Amino acid sequence: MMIKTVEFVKSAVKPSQYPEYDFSEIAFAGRSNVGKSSLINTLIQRRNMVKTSSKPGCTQLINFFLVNEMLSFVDLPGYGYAKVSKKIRSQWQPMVNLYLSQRQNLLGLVLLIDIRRDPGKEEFDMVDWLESHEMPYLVILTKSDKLSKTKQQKRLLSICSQMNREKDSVILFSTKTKRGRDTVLGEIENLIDWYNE
Ligand SMILES: Nc1nc2c(ncn2[C@@H]2O[C@H](COP(=O)(O)OP(=O)(O)O)[C@@H](O)[C@H]2O)c(=O)[nH]1
Ligand SMILES: [Mg+2]
Repeated sequence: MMIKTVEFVKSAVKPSQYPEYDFSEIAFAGRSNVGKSSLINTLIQRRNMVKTSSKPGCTQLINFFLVNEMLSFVDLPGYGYAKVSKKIRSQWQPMVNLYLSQRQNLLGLVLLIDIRRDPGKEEFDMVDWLESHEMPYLVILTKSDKLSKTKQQKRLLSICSQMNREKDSVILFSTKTKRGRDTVLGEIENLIDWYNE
């Protein structure tokens, strides 16, 4: 997929604020600081269209971006960062649950996991939700450049076995080396084609 244009559409906290368009939509989810905003920037080849932060837990809005005037990317707020206030943490679940359950044009979700972390309750809950709703999704291991080749393969196998997945179904990604960029874009394209068939 060639990315020609990208525009920030809006931020929302509740359904009445979501953009009203019905373009195919792909949402990106993961723990705070997993590299979600960086991954979206890498996909769309913009340095800082989606704000990245070394201070985790800042993004508590649902951000909508329109790609090629026909595909919507959604940066969901990150979960699970211990240092954000209880109030912010308690808002996360209903905000994301509402989005997932109400957004009619949501075609699929990209779930990001830091390659150095084991998947936790949030990831397993998310996968359960996706599978029970037959929502297609991709699993991506971020920050692969932080580990040696050998360690990357070890972590890949370990995470796959914990999640009971084939190793080919998980994509290694790095914003530093752009590894995985074309694969992720290709998979998103497949998802959209599959949906439109
Ligand atoms: N080395 C490395 N650092 C990354 C990568 N992706 C993100 N980061 C860094 O991780 C931090 C959090 O990234 P960000 O995209 O803001 O995470 P978000 O909270 O999930 O949106 C930033 O300091 C990024 O520069 C990656 O692939 N490799
Ligand atoms: Mg972010």
